[in-house]
Amino acid sequence: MAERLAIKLPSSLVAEREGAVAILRLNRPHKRNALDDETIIGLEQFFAALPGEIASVLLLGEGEHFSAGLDLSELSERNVTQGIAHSGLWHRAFEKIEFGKVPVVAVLHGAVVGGGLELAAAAHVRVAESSAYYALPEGSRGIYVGGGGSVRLPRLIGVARMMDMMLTGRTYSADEGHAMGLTTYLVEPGKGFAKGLDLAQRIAGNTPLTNFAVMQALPRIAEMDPASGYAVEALMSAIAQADPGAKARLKDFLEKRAPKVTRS
Ligand code: 1HE
Repeated sequence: MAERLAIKLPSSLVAEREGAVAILRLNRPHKRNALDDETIIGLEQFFAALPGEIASVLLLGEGEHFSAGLDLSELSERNVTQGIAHSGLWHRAFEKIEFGKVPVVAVLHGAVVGGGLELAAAAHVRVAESSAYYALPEGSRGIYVGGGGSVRLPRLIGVARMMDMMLTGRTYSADEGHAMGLTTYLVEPGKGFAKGLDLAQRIAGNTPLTNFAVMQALPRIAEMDPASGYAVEALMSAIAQADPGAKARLKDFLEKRAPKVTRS
């Protein structure tokens, strides 16, 4: 049974917890979960304020769509300096997701567009319902991504695909997004929550050091020159295996108490 999570949030975000999993919903369905400043600040505060007993987060959108991206009604108000500050706000908030305290599973459905796709790209595991579709309408609106999309999306789908999306308005379906590695799970409509929660619970069952290594060390090692990468990997691996949590799990396996690896 989900309980409320005591973090103060704007009405556009709703948080609950189910055991060690925090469930965060974008809750502006009447505006298709468009991301206004209040919501972005709320996201930053939520990920900064997660209590120590939360070990993973499940992120979803209420209504028919994950998110319509930037709230376009706020855009006309900003000059260049304010635009830079606005993009910085998004960068800080999404950094708190990607390099925050715990791994995040995002469940995507309906429109996952513009800043909504940038938000999804900051998560660690992405589940798509087959209704999901992806676009970067910034190009056709005369603007540019500002929520870290130029950094994260090329790493997920490649520069060429991102250029195509921005220049031509191309939309990718859930199947296509899955085939290109944007998502690593694809489920039927309405099944995303259960799948995402199952994955978030598994993640929460890892040792904190494993989750730290995968979130914080792995993506940085992947950006290093190979020699530095091997050195940091050796250190991370030695630290992880020396942890009492790892020793207990290895003992469990050797004494036949731990499950075997099976086909899914
Ligand atoms: C919005 C927004 C929004 C909907 N900002 N208000 N993003 C876009 O360019 C996508 C714009 N949105 C759409 O293309 C469509 O709304 C959807 C395909 C997402 C959904 O369509 P639909 O038919 O379900 O909804 P709707 O009737 O278009 O919208 C319902 C309401 O939500 C309506 O308001 P209402 O007061 O007339 O009821 C819409 O105006 C409102 N709404 N999307 C503000 N995005 C850090 S930089 C990131 C840059 C970007 O993200 S650019 C991409 C922006």
